[in-house]
Amino acid sequence: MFNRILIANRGEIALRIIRACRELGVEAVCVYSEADKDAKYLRMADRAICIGPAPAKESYLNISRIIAAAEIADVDAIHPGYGFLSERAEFAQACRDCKIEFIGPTPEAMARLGDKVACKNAAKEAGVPVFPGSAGAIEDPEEAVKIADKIGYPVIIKASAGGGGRGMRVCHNEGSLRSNIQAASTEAQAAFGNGAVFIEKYLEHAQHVEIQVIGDKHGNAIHLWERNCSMQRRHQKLIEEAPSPGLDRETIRPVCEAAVRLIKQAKYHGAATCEFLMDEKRNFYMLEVNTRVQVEHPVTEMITGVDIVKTMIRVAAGEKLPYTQDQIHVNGHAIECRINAEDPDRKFMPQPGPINRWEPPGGPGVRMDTHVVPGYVVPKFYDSMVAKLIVHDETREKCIERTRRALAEFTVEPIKTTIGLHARLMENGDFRKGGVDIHYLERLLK
Ligand code: MV4
Repeated sequence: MFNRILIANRGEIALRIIRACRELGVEAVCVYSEADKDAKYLRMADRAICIGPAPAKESYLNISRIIAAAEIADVDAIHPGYGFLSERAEFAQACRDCKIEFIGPTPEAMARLGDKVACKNAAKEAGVPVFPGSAGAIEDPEEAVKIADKIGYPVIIKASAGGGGRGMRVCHNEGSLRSNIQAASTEAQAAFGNGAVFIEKYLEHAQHVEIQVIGDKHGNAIHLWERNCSMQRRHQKLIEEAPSPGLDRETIRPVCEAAVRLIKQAKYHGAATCEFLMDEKRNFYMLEVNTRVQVEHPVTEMITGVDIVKTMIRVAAGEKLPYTQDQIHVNGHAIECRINAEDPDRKFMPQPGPINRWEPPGGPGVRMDTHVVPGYVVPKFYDSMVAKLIVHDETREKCIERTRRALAEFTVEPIKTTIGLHARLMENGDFRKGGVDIHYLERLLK
């Protein structure tokens, strides 16, 4: 096992990783920007090193400053968390060059699964279902039109280097496909430095179901079943839950097994999430692979009992996966509410500033992942998530009731948050029934 790990992140995930380190008997070194200098979680680390001013580009996104801190603190490994540098192959490569273990995949595996065209080809080879579409990147509008005629409209143009909804265009006819293909490529070149685009069949009514997988360096890999993340707005998830409402194990198992085949084939180690869309007939199509720990990993931890962050560290240290697939069992139901410092009544405008009153919920089945304490000042420089409320119970119905109860205990003043919206959603008949699609929340909020 490592002696010392540097955490190249901030906020609740930095604290989550400190806790994993503590339980493993590993020292934790935090890096922080000037905007986070008073954050209380820094005092829970064995050491905290300032790496620069508030803007992320000069601190949490600055590879040389983070590597310098890692050298000064003499760490064995770096955990990147999510966001920031977590999916940048050049950062994983910089760690390798400095003989520091990157807690995640190799830069090669990250690049292969991070490029959508390459990932889709790998998925096809591994027998993972994907949408019909172009075999690779397309340059010529004529070629796109030919494929669209075969698969039928609507089609969607995606950037191979895109992700999280950036650089997508939906086309309902030949005219719009012709006029969009060139523009999409130019836009992708400007945004990602890679103009490769591809097309595939566009699915109008879909749920977002993703599979948590984890692999070790000895060729072993397991899945931890699925999460449903359909309740989102502008590609920002609000609620995640597991298992997916009304989905039976026999339907999802082959999808999970396909995801495991993909990461084994890619010689992938570390945690990954394979994102899928599910249509009304419960057909699955893979969208992309996230090569990091995800914000919503706690819902999977709550239903399986597996500590994902600790397992990531153990496999990075070269240990074999501590579980075989037949030791993974789904127990009950979990729901995560992302509590953001945003005003849902004003287009989710960020609400930076001091939190004077902070009364978090507790009690049976309630987990709070947060770095906030009374008096915390929400900085304006980063994302606005201040807490994740994760609730577990025996069934989905009980879990929703318990989440309502927890949200009612939760008081934050004076800034506006998403707590009230979550309370409303727990009462919403469509959510309670289960099966809302990925456009539901945006329609509801109109
Ligand atoms: C799609 C799609 C429908 N059909 N692909 C958005 C994020 C990126 N990961 C892929 N996305 C989509 N790809 C096909 N072929 C609809 C979306 C999509 C979406 C997917 C997941 C969660 C929320 C979404 C919101 C809008 C569109």
